[in-house]
Amino acid sequence: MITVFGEGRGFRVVWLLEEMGLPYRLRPVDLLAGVENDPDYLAVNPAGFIPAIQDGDATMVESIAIMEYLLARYGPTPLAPDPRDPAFPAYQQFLHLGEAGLAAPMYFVVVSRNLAPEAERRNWGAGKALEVFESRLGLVTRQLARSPYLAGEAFTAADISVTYALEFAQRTGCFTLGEAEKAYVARTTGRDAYRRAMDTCQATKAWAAEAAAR
Ligand SMILES: N[C@@H](CCC(=O)N[C@@H](CS)C(=O)NCC(=O)O)C(=O)O
Repeated sequence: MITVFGEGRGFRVVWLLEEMGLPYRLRPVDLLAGVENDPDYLAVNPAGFIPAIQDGDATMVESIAIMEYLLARYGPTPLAPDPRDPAFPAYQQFLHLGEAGLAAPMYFVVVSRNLAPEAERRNWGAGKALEVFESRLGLVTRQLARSPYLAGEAFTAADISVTYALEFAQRTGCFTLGEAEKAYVARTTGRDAYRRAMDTCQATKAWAAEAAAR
């Protein structure tokens, strides 16, 4: 049985597990309560960030690396095109861009704008991180003008990666998506596996409801 530790970007992993029909359990990690108060989790990831997984003897962090592991270990699956498939380069690019180019820079915008002491909120680093997010988002928008999903006609794990980043930016109130991105998110989040993942991830579900009511 695969254990997923923590929501946040762990939502990507849970969504993928639901898409693949693999059994798992979610072990919540409450970062707001202070990870230093959760020694059992620190034994899994001494760096204290989420998500992590345990699968037998394998322990891993980094949501995109975890997705690549699950796809390779329990595939093949159409969620990850074969490297010889013409869809593969775009798939691989957007799988990583969802974290490296979108969610990671947006994280620093969010913590600056929403969590930093008042006097430190409008800092240069957060502004630069927002610029990075916006420029990478331009690549997503361009791709969506060509095809319904980021690797082409079919939904893949790259869409899980990027959808998480777009919802993160929107729910935190740090970015307003354009019409093309909104239509894309409606398409990807309309999937049954997304709904099941939301039912598992109760903290994410509550956060989404609270953001929608704002
Ligand atoms: N690149 C990592 C980012 C992980 C990350 O920053 N997670 C956030 C919550 S979603 C976290 O744990 N933040 C607290 C910290 O970094 O100490 C991934 O994709 O898993």
